[in-house]
Amino acid sequence: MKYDKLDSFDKNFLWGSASAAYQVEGAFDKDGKGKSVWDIYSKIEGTTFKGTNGDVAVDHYNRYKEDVALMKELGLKAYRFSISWARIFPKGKGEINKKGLEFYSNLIDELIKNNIEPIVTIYHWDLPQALMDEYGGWESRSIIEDFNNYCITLFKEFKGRVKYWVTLNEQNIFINFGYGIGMHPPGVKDLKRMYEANHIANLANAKAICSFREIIKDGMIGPSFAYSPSYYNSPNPEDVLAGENAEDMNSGWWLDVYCNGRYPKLTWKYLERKELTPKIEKGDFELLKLGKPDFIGLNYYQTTTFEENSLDSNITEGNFNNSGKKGSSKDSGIPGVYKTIKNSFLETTDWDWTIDPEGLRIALRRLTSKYNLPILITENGLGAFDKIEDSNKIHDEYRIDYLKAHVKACKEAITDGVELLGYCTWSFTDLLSWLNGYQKRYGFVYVDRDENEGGTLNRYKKDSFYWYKNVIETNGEDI
Ligand code: BGP
Repeated sequence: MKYDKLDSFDKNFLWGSASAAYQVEGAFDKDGKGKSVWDIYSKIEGTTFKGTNGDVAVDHYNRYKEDVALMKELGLKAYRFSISWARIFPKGKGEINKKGLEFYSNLIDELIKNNIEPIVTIYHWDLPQALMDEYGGWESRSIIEDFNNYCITLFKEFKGRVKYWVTLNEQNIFINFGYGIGMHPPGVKDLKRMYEANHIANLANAKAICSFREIIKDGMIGPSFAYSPSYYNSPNPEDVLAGENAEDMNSGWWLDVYCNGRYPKLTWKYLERKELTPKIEKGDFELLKLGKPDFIGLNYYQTTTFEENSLDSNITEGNFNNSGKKGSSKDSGIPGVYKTIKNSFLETTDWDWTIDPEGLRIALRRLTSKYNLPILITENGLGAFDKIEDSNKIHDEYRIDYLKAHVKACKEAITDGVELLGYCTWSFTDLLSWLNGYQKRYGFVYVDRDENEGGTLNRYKKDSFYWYKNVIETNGEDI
């Protein structure tokens, strides 16, 4: 639909920005924090870009007041951050580390004092290593109870102060990368184990939502999902089928469970034939049905285009571009299901991610049509090489262009009828990218930090900082 005038953003629209504990905090062993799987995994040779790890990250643990002051200066209405499970429970369960709770309590108070709504992500991938050692983390049903206890601790502690909660960040990514393609901890490549672990994560998510309902009456909770809408490469029905396969398998497989408490029929049947479906126990579907979220957290970066892939095709595992060398990624696929293909209509970033603001609108519309829930954009942003120039200026007009087009897409989607609660950019300050080091920057605030663990860690405002400030001041009227 095209309009000559767009609807306005709601007056309570959450203009925000996001981060994750491991990527910003540092202080990896301070004040009683236990080790997380990322603390261990990132030290294994060859796992991350130039061996980068989050031991120091951008030192947000020690500089959170300075960071919140910058948020205040920008006029941020919301800040999404994650809590490190191992800071609260160094062993994943059992004794609480008071110092850990204190850090987040202080951060939340600091945000509230500055009129910034805290949005808490409970789990952003940094599983306590102790639980991995004890029972294999997400591969054991024991985690459901331990995750639930961790959640209950947070709900009780921050009740009345935190209204918006994200359960699991991108289950589709941490499960796929952790157990399917072996690029995140625990570095496993086994589809059977992947689907089993995924089912257990679904149950943990649902159980946490049930606990939330009992403890917090005036809040909202939901998982964040990395949704990359599928496009068809051509009107050839074979390509259309490939795109539909991808949508069902890569998105419906998670979202149908979150929102409707069931797995999509077609992918279930396909996996059944391959003997890959997870083991279902009595009561599982009852629990999944009870775990319906209040909103869908949407992490949107790009769309993916698909075409037909023959049964005997050798296009399977692709290749990721973690270096920023444009064009170094390779298409991937599943024989007989789909394969990815470059979309000639779209520009890409230096890391080969498509730049597609219209895709954000498409994502918002599809989610609304299919699940009819409010949506909170929990991540959207551009990873780019930034250059700090004389007098510490960073002219990131490419980021402004990117964000501008995506905010416009939000406005169009609202006009279409999407119920959008807010928009959090990724990220507020520059931070450590899990697999791409420090050189892939996303923030409004530049942090002097590099792959050799060097840099002063000083913060500098980029041009995009001032641009977003004006967007917020005008509630999205002047973008
Ligand atoms: C999402 C994660 C974030 C963040 C972002 C950017 O998948 O939730 O934690 O890292 O992607 O990704 P990258 O750092 O790979 O560029």
